[in-house]
Amino acid sequence: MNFRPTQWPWLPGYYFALFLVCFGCVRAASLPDLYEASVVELQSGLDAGDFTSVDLVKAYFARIDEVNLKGPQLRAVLELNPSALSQAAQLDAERKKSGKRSLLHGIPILLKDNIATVASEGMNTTAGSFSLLGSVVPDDAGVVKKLRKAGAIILGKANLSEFAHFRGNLASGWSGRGGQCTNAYFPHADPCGSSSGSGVAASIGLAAITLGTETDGSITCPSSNNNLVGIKPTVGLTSRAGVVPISEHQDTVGPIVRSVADAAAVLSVIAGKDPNDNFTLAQPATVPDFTKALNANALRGKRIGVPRRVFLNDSIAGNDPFVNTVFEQALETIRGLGATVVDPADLPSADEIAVSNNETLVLDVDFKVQLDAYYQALLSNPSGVRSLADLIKFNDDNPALEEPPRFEDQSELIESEATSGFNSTYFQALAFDKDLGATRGIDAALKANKLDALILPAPGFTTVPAAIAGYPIVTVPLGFYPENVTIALAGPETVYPAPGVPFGLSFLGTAFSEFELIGFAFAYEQKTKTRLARKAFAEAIPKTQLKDVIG
Ligand SMILES: *[C@@H]1O[C@H](CO)[C@@H](O)[C@H](O)[C@H]1NC(C)=O
Ligand SMILES: *[C@@H]1O[C@H](CO)[C@@H](O)[C@H](O)[C@H]1NC(C)=O
Ligand SMILES: *[C@@H]1O[C@H](CO)[C@@H](O)[C@H](O)[C@H]1NC(C)=O
Ligand SMILES: *[C@@H]1O[C@H](CO)[C@@H](O)[C@H](O)[C@H]1NC(C)=O
Ligand SMILES: *[C@@H]1O[C@H](CO)[C@@H](O)[C@H](O)[C@H]1NC(C)=O
Ligand SMILES: *[C@@H]1O[C@H](CO)[C@@H](O)[C@H](O)[C@H]1NC(C)=O
Ligand SMILES: CC(=O)N[C@H]1CO[C@H](CO)[C@@H](O)[C@@H]1O
Repeated sequence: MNFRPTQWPWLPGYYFALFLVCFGCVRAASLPDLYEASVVELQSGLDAGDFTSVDLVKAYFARIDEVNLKGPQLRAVLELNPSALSQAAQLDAERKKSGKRSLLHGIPILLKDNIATVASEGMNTTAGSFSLLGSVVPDDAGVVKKLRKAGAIILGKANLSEFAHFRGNLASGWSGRGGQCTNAYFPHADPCGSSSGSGVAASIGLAAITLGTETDGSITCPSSNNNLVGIKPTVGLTSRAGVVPISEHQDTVGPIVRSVADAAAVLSVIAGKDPNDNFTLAQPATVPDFTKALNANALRGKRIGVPRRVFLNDSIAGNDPFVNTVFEQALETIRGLGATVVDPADLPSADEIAVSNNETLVLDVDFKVQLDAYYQALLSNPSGVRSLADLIKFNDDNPALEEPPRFEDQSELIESEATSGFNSTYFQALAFDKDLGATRGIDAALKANKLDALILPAPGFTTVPAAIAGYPIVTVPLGFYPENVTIALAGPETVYPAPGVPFGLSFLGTAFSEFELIGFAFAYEQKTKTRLARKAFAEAIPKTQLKDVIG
């Protein structure tokens, strides 16, 4: 049957219905899906008045509520900011009046719970430990000051491996306060750590963006396991002031997010000098606008090296052969993007790095000195804990909170407590580490082969040279374990690998090479769009969207 156009448009109700349908579809189409929403998408919706930051905070709170303790019980989030809604309302009003302060204006961010926020705001800073519950920190962390100045909204605090995984032989993602955080890609899979909650939260859109910290692997590994982009910045690019420490020689704060573009936006805000962290004073004079590095042709004409020795040796790196197969395919993609892959491009120090224990000594000595100083600097602490020695006793005195069955170990705390400060062995170990990781490690491989960067699968032994050198890593999604992968235990309540669990690709470079690494990661991400190939398991996908909270 043919429509006779002269007949049907006469019905006035038709126009009204058409108007309603189209209004509905345009409006729905302009609301981003919070599972994937990027900072740029959220900003354009906020600028257009499609929704407000108050709406965003409400929606993220509801999404957290759906999956954190209910449903799949992912235990990714420790606390919600009781001031977030009022801060959002203020920032909405300011946007209306005078526009946005930055790309992060009105954007809700979750912080790993070792990053301090002033107690008067209503949140605790505990590194997951009851020994710090109710403690009053002297100030916001340096990175939090920069976030607030840029107009970001602190949504809450994310669960983590307690003390950033410097307590003992404990499963990744477990803390006394938060319990066992788990992965959203397979029930009870290992989220990795120590920024576990930040990773899980970012992976399913429980916040727009998240921050983690890394001493050795704690940003790149959760990024890898949760299908995310992570930047582990050069030590000294982002301030560690107000971060519950492990070691000033290795700790660094960086973004864990869903895209390279979001990572670049966050890093541009949190990077920079801070008089309260003198390592930051050694960084280049101006912080680059890292969003300018987002060039899909960034790999063209570049030389990318593969440090195979040790790092791709399965008997040392311990990676599933499937990860290596997908990595070899990534090398083809890199070639296809116009880069020369130099393979192998080994680190001269590779064999020594594989057996060296200098890092353990440095971290053990630094942790005691710095954690004692952290406790001392608190304005008050209801637990009475004032030192590492007090902490060990507190844990033993409160086993129901801090040493439940199968999560008793605190051997790293005990080992660190046994150290005796900065002696000649320590300074030797520190110098050896610089030599192994940087001089005869990453820098030697870059120089000998005239490389722009190194590339490796994120899982395995990849993080160590950059950790001991203090050098940057940018990690992007690489692939997912296949359906028939053999499921193994990772902790008493977690498994790894498991079907569909993601793994990442890491770009490594010399000090302060973030701008270049971001470009390479962006080019690879834009070509492959691996993140979008797979979603979390159905129960772990929150249902609340902006349309449910607007109005
Ligand atoms: C912080 O800890 C105190 C207990 O010391 C608790 O009363 C308060 O609710 C906590 N804040 C949040 C946001 O959970
Ligand atoms: C930072 O200050 C401490 C003590 O004030 C000093 O020992 C250390 O060398 C300084 N570090 C840097 C990187 O400037
Ligand atoms: C891998 O490492 C093992 C253990 O150190 C060593 O015996 C083996 O020769 C290495 N393989 C290669 C290909 O280098
Ligand atoms: C530190 O590294 C050096 C050089 O590889 C090595 O000789 C030394 O045994 C290492 N020290 C420790 C404590 O592992
Ligand atoms: C330095 O202290 C460490 C423990 O922190 C110890 O193992 C080492 O023997 C000490 N070195 C010297 C020279 O005393
Ligand atoms: C999994 O399946 C693939 C084909 O889909 C096969 O090549 C591989 O050998 C299998 N792996 C295991 C561990 O069964
Ligand atoms: C926001 C939230 O759900 N926080 C919870 C984190 O886990 C602890 C331990 O189960 C709960 O007490 C918090 O309420």
